[in-house]
Amino acid sequence: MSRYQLKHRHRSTAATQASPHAGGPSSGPLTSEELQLAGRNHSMPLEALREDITPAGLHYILTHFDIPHIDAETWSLRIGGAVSREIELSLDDIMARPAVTTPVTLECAGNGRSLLKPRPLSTPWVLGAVGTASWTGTPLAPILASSGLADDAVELVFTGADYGIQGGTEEPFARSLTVAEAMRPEVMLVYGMNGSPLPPQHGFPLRLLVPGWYGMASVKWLASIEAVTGRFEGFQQAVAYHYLQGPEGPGLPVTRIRVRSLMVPPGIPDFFTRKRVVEAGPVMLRGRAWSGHGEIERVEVGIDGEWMPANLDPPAGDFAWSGWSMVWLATPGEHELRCRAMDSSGALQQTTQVWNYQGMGNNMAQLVHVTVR
Ligand SMILES: Nc1nc2c(c(=O)[nH]1)N[C@H]1C(S)=C(S)[C@@H](COP(=O)(O)O)O[C@H]1N2
Ligand SMILES: [Mo]
Repeated sequence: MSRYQLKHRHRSTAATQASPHAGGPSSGPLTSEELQLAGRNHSMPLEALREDITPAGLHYILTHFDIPHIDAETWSLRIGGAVSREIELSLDDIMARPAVTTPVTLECAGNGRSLLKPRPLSTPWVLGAVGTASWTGTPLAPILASSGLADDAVELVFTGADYGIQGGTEEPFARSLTVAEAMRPEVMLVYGMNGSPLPPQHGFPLRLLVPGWYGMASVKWLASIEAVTGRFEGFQQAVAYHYLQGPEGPGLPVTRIRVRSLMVPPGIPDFFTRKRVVEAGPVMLRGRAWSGHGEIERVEVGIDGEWMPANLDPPAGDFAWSGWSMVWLATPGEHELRCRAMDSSGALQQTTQVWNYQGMGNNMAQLVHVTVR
């Protein structure tokens, strides 16, 4: 076993069940476990959709275990396994390489989970598990090429410095990509977020960034990259992040971000219910739309079930969201507002739920209740 392989892997019998969560889905009240996860993993407030680049403190966060404490001076990235040349890079080595800065929209695959009926028990996201930061880093492909990947290497395993127990399995947070996916030019090792060093909660000092994919692929606190000659079977790869209809796997793996649009909730909120109150007259509705499967081709706004096209801005980047807007002539009374996007693959957001056991990829169209006065 090489030093790149997981040292402390224990699988209990509980690990053989496919649910990464504590129990099955529920229609009951929010549990204290969900509350703990919600407190640690915060959303982007939807009013931040007004900005192309999400300020770092408003970007959503999803951290499975604890945020590791890392000393950048002694930290290094190890690249090994099925390579002809093992490499160890310091942060300075990585920062000395050609730098790229680009906006990328990240979204948690669990975004929208708590809206599913019944609701899978995990981080109970409503709709805000998304954000677009301007990331600075260096492309991964040339680094992998310089390590001399073996001909029989099939995947790269990206392991974070964070460590814990999930579904009865104790291991670091680790995810793999096929060699072809890892070599895509947009895949980067990033050390900067919105012009500053990565904050601790977003992966300091270095994270992987896989544009177009749901967030779990973008491993934070990157410690090692290991080329392997067989499929990686770690928990976060083989058990979590699958589209399933029940506890039994394997199901289809969660990969790219499904098309979604969101709107800035118009008017003013009621503190406790968050219901919206809007003055009658012209109201500028705005939001953002994105997809990991292609460009956004169309955004529509539904007012009480009637769909109208919104104006679409150019995307903030090749892998970043597009702004949209539409003027609504608000008339007094109760209204139901929705938005939906279609991408260049032809995928369109639905207004009914497409349920799955882990609550992944729920891109059902947002619904906003508004009282116009
Ligand atoms: N090492 C490590 N990387 C990780 C995670 C984690 O818990 N540990 N969470 C993943 C998930 S599920 C998501 S959605 C994104 C969230 O990135 P952010 O917290 O920077 O928004 O990080 C991913 N990378
Ligand atoms: Mo996630």
